[in-house]
Amino acid sequence: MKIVVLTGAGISAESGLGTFRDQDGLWTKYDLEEVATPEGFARNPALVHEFYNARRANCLESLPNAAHEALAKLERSTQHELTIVTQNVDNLHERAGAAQVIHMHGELMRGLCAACDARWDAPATMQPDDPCPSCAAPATRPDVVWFGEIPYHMDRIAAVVSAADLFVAIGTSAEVYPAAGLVELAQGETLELNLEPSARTNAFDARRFGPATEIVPAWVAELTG
Ligand code: BJW
Repeated sequence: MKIVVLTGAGISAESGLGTFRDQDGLWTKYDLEEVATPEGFARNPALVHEFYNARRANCLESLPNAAHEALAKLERSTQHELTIVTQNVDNLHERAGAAQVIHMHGELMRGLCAACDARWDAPATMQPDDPCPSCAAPATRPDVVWFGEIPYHMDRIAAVVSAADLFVAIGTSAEVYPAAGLVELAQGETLELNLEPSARTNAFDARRFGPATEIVPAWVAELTG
């Protein structure tokens, strides 16, 4: 079977990385207009770097959990062909051993030059005056996709989702587009795995609820035997 899994912050919650919209989520502590828009970055780049430096440190301290590991196991299985499309900017899928990971909202561990578009491995802390390693302009930013920017790899994502026999969304509230609309592109079966019903739960053929570290390994075990 060709399987495409879309992951969101919920899959990394039990690794200690905060979600965005849950009670106690990042958007209850930070104003998303200030830290996750190009306009916010233009107003106060130091604040935005501080936000992402703290999240990068949190990511480096965290470990992949049983849900990331189960998906990596599914990728290794010879019975199925898995592509992971993640909204997450953390690297926990890769650290669990998954190789076919598409980061539609970018990566915390990568830097981007707003002047020349160069990309590189980000240092632990980034600051507004850091020179770009390629063109030296002091225009460096985290390589993440903010509101109002176009998510990465959309053509490739649309192609794999529409060709999949099974599309599964894990740990995402389905509040953010275009990720939330990918279920509409799926031609095969669709399944939601989440702590609680997402905003698009009725768009799926089936759904299971519970912590990702329990329901994802159980689902993978059913598929791989
Ligand atoms: C658990 C769990 C456990 C908890 N186990 N589960 C209408 C139509 C189309 C577009 C728009 C529209 N209205 C507005 C827009 C535009 C906008 C948008 O969607 N805004 C909404 C607020 C309405 N979208 C954009 O601007 C995007 N760009 C765009 O649309 O460009 C135009 C275009 C696109 C395509 C083609 C052509 C043109 C860009 C969106 C960028 C999002 N960026 C962020 C921040 C940057 C990265 C970062 O800092 O990390 O990405 S926002 C934030 O939300 C982050 C996430 O990736 C994203 C999604 O959040 P996610 O993962 O769903 O987390 P939560 O917290 O919302 O949900 C957690 C879930 O887990 C919950 O369901 C829990 O129950 C569950 N859970 N514990 C299992 N243990």
